[in-house]
Amino acid sequence: MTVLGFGVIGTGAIGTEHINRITNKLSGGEIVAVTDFFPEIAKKVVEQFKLDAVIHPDDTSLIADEKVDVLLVTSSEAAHEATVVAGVEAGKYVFCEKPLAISAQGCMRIVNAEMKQGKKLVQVGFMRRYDSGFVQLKQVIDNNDIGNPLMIRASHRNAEVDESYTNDTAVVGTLIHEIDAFHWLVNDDYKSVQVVYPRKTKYAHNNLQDPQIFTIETISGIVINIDVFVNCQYGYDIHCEVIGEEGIAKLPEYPSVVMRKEAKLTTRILKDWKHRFKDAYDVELQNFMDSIVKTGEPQGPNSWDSYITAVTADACLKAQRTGEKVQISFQAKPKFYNEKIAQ
Ligand code: NAI
Ligand code: ISE
Repeated sequence: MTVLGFGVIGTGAIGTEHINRITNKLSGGEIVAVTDFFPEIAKKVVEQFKLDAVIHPDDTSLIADEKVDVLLVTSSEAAHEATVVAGVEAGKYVFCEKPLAISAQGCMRIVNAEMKQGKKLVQVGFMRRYDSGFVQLKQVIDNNDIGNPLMIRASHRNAEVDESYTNDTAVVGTLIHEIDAFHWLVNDDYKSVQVVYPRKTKYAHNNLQDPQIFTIETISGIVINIDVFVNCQYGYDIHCEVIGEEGIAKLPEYPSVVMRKEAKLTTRILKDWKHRFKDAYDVELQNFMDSIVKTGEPQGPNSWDSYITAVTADACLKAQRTGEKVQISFQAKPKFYNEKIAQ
């Protein structure tokens, strides 16, 4: 069996999660190298999972390591682009956590580097496409079970965020998941976006507007309303309801025992993204490894999908600043990305 050697750049929260799943749950991958801006963090992870991995001083040295077949980029958002470009230029496969780059130009630089290699090398961590609830919802829409979709009502809520989380993070770190998932869900492209700020919660720090409501319109006229509310206090909560011409389809709630106790009917709400999407992360990474072995290319969300999200995110950022309805338009999709087999 082929075992892919993974080099991990950024061994923080999700880096550690992915190292754990590759090492202890999935098959076909081994962590052979790690690096982190803070070397002691990388060392701690190597010890925690008893990895037989080299601790590199930086991404340049890790990319040059011959044992590394795949870069797992789980560093902070702004660091992704430089690492991914360098990795692609070195001919390595890349699994990069979202966002691939923090601007559309950044994604386009990666698209160009990848096309120059003549082969798809990059997959991006848009795990919702692998979540069984989202997959079922997409099947309902693709089967035309509810007729043409007309509206989507969605929520992305975190219990709380720290001071480093800004208005920009609400788009490039959080809403980016909906931006990727929803055009895939309804097979349509985005046309415009507008942002409305409701009354601000007292739990948001000074520089963060929270909650925010994004209204995104598609080419066919579907209106998508998403509230991003990242200090909601009560838990980690993801909702999506698609209203069609002949019915409504709703993302299943995360399964939880229904309890009757002390005159109350209760179900648990999760607190953390790590738990809500744990199965989806497993499936996306297993699929990534299997596709490379079987077809020589990853088959999941790619650099072009990320370019789409980045153009839309840039429009969302402009809409946040101006309060205006901002138009969204994309460059023509290169043929190179047309044979993509989406999950
Ligand atoms: P984190 O802050 O816990 O970890 C990031 C790590 O990268 C830190 O240890 C930091 O020292 C290191 N780092 C930063 N710049 C670096 C560089 N240039 N070279 C090497 N190491 C560097 O952050 P977290 O929550 O793990 O997020 C990492 C990425 O994963 C972000 O892009 C985030 O948006 C994404 N993410 C995706 C999730 C998903 O649901 N798909 C969930 C959580 C995070
Ligand atoms: C985090 O980076 C993620 O990607 C989570 O999935 C998202 O829910 C959260 O808001 C982000 O900060």
